[in-house]
Amino acid sequence: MSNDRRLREQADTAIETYQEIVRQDPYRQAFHMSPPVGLLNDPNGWIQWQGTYHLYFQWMPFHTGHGAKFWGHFSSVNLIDWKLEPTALTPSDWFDRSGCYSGSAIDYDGKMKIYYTGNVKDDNGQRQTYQCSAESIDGIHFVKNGVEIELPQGYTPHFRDPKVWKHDGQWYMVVGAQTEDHYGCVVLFESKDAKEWEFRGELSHSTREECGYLGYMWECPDLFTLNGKEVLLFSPQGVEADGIDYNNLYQTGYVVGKLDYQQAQFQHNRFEELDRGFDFYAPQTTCDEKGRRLLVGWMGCPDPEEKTQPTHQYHWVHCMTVPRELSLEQGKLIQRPVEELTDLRKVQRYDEQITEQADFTIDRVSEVQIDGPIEKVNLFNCTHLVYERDNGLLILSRPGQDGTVESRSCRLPQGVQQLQFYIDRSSVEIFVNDGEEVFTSRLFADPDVRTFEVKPRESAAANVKVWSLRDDVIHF
Ligand code: DQQ
Repeated sequence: MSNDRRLREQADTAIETYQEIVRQDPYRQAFHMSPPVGLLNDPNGWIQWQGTYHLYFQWMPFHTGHGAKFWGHFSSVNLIDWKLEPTALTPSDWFDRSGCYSGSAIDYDGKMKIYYTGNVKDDNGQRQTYQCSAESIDGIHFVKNGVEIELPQGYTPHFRDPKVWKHDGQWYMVVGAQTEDHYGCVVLFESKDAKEWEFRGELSHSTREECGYLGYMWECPDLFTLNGKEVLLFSPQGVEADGIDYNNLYQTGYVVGKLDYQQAQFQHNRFEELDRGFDFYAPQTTCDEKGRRLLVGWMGCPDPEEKTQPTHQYHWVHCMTVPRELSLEQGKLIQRPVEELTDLRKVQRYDEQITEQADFTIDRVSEVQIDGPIEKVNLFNCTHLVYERDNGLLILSRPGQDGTVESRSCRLPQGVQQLQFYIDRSSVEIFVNDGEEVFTSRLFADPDVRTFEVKPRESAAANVKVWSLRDDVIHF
């Protein structure tokens, strides 16, 4: 039996063995893509192809830790109902045997072509990296082509996560990298045929003035154009916390500027974090057939806390964010939940005007929309969102390790005018002021608690709408 077949069968067996236990978890997500079993991390190959949305994902089927990753696969026609498809890639070959790491998808003359990093660790733990490709005629079954790009000189084997796009008839690829002197950077390749790649140089670097110091490794780069400007999104590692900034172990953020394709030079402004919550990393974007720039992120981070999540005992861990539409407004990336998500609404529970603190009883799978100036929200007596007018900070807190309270904040000098919560059984995504800021966080509140308290600012009027959401949209 081939290695690939053996690994596929083992992954299928893992699903069969544990699916009942996974299903019993009170924290199992209802409308967020989660692994059928095991660990899910980065979104990969995110594309709308021949009308269908495909989201592949980093997947470890055999346990809830990291390791030799597979590419799992969800598909959807409406961005709400997601179907688990057969495993897309297994780490079955010499060039990817320690993991088919992250990458991207393109339409390639009517076929789907994916690029990914073949991660190889030898018996002494020495790492090698290969940028590989595979092709498919149906988006489901892939034939590997093998290695397309070897490690260029000047970089360590922390060189991965190819993201490919077309511009003016040429193909381009960005790759996340670490220089030999241990700085993070993003490099650019160019190709006429999306097969033979020429190394064009670095687009940005950890020590560039606009970056300050941005760590020792940059993962999962993504470059796209919005409003005539180029946005480079990436996930740097090794950035120290600085006041309310960079509070997670690893960050995700972006720079905006102008890419000179001829010169391979990218002039850009300073790095901004994309999300202010506890759990957000390695997002990827695609442009869909409606011309929207859509983002999905991993609602997790490779940090020590991932090992403490209660879902491990049910043999699964982590999930994706909801799909979000990006726009660039006054130089800032704005994230809004895709409009299709309104179809998740099952029953409207409340539509109330309040002028003082009010309590609502909500389902654990809900959407809440609040219009009006808000001072405080208490979600399930577990997570609190507080606006501090004196310093203009919006602060999200949740119970941390050892009974402590941990918090994340964003600056909001104009205050809170609007909030939208997407609440699933173990997560909350809070879109602030129509996507100006977002807090994405896992949330392991007592499953029986249903409390949602809202306090408007100084008897101002606010409108609160609550919907219970569908919980039958992820099909395994
Ligand atoms: N996860 C992948 C890598 C990527 C990292 C491995 C980011 O390709 O750099 O699972 O979370």
